[in-house]
Formats: sequence, structure tokens, C-alpha cells
Amino acid sequence: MAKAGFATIIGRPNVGKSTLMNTLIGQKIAITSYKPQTTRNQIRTVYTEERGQIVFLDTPGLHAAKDRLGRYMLKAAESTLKEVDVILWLAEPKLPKEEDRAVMKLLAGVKTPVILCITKTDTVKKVELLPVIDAFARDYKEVTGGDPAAVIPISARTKQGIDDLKEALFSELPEGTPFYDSDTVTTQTEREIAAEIIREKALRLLQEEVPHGIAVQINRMHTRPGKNGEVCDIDADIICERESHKGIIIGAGGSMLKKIGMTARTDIENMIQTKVNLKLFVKVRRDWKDDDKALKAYGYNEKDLNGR
Ligand SMILES: Nc1nc2c(ncn2[C@@H]2O[C@H](COP(=O)(O)OP(=O)(O)OP(=O)(O)O)[C@@H](O)[C@H]2O)c(=O)[nH]1
Ligand SMILES: [Mg+2]
Repeated sequence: MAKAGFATIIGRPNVGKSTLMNTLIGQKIAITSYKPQTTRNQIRTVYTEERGQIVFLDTPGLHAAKDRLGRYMLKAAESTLKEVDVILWLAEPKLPKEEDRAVMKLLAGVKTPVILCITKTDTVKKVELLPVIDAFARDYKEVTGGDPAAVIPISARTKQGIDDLKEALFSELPEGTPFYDSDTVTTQTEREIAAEIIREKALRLLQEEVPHGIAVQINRMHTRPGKNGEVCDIDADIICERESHKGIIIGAGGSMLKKIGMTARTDIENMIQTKVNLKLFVKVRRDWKDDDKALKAYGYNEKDLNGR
């Protein structure tokens, strides 16, 4: 009988969780960027092959939350730990720091098996990697009193170790029938992915605190017949925290907003395989990251969080 189960991907911000999930499923669903705290929600994807089905949960990086949004993000990650069949914990190929030991303390409280992935191995030499693996194994034992189910060095960039990781994942999953159709790749809606794509471009193009204060809301997404095939009209708001941020997002003569719109449009067109007419508006909503109603409106609703 084939295997079927849930795997959550956790770790510090920016370690490469979303990149790894995209690599595992062979498709870009979760947005990624070189800035920490890119992912804000649970992103569910589905990987199906002969051995069975793995439902992946990509989660926000584990960090010290400063506002309601931050606490929501932490909950989105931590609430998955007890609900899944296996925890995929990602760490950088550097000797464990206090932040890594904080993750170990969190893991000490759950019975779910843990696969520790030392990722970005393309950035270090092999001789540097072995002491890192040893140190993680030793600290893990010290903090949790147990051992990880497996320790696997990988690189999402070169795909090294990905097959070993899949093997380790399947060996932790129970036998069972698949949860989703074999052609399901994600449970995210096209609207949700479109909003995330716009936020990704803002994260990549804007500097410092501006992109971290942004939320994206799709107000309209509607496909109609055009002159040369179908056209999808999308109206979206980019919400920011300050009037000064609004100016930066719009840019001189509207140049920044145009750049965000153009790059987002190309990605959305590739996703839905339809020509897109994207209109972006910038709005200021002060302190939305601490406003319960605003958080819910922008898709950060605690009620929607569950591990499976
Ligand atoms: N060299 C190298 N870079 C990587 C690898 N995996 C991810 N990255 C880079 O690391 C950065 C962060 O990647 P993300 O996938 O967005 O990280 P994340 O853990 O999801 O980050 P948050 O959502 O903010 O918690 C990006 O610049 C990636 O290109 C890897 O295997 N090798
Ligand atoms: Mg991420």
C-alpha cells in the first residue's frame, strides 16, 4: 500500500523553506525572497508519485514576534507541529546558534518525528559541513533528549540531497490513501497566489521596512473574452502603513508601481495561462499589522490555521 501524510516545513526566517518546498514539488507556488519574513501564512502543496502522497505545509520563519501579524505568523508555524506526521526542520550550514537552540526547545515539546535538513550546502565546503552536522546532532540530543529521525544535507539550488530527503520523508509517513487528487498541486486559490506574487515583487523591489509593512488585497479577478483570446482583469490594492511609504511604492512618476505591476503581471500570466490586465492601487492603513479586522480582511485569520 502507498503512503500518505503531512509534512510541515519549519525553521528560522530566510533559511530557504519556501524555496525547498517549491523544489520538492517541482513547481513555484510559494513566494521567495532574499529578505526574511517573506512567508506570512501556511502554504499547502501536494506532491504525488508512485510511493504515495506528501502534503507539505510551508510556514513563516520562527522569529520573535513584535505585533499581531508577527504572532499570527508564529502561530501559523507552531500550530502545525503536533498535527503532522513529520516535521522538516531547515537550518543554515553554520554552527548552531541560540536561535537554533530555541527551535530545538520548541521541538522538545512534541512527539512528531523530526528530519533535520542542513540546507544551502552549495554555499559551504564539504569539510565545513561535517562539524556543523555533528554540532547540530549533539545540541539536539542535549536539548531534546532524543535524536532527529534523520539528518540530511541538501541544496535546493543544486538539488543535491533532494532524492535522499524524499526517501526519508516517505519512510516517516504512514500507509494510507491520498488526501487529494493526484493532479492537485496546491490548495491556494489563484486569487491568493496572485496577491502573493504582487507582494513578492514588492519585497524584491522595495527596500528596508517598506515591503514588510505591505499587504495585498485582490478586489477583482475576472476573465472576459478579448480581441486575441481571453483577458483576466485584476484590480488589487497594495496596503501600506504610512503616507511616506505610499510615495516610495508609487515612485517617481509612478515608476516603482509600474515595475511591480509589470513583473507581477508576467508571473500571473504564466500561472493562469491567460493575458492579464493588472491595475494596482496604493492605500494607507495605519497600524494594520496590529488591527484584528484588517488582518482578517487581508487573509491572516487565526480561524483558518490548522495543521491538516
Ligand atoms: N545558495 C542557496 N540559496 C538558497 C537555497 N535555498 C534558498 N536560498 C535562498 O535563500 C533566500 C531565502 O529563501 P526563502 O525560500 O524565501 O526562505 P524562507 O525560509 O521561506 O524565508 P521566510 O519565508 O522569510 O521565513 C532566497 O534568496 C533563496 O534564493 C539554497 O539551497 N542555496
Ligand atoms: Mg518562506
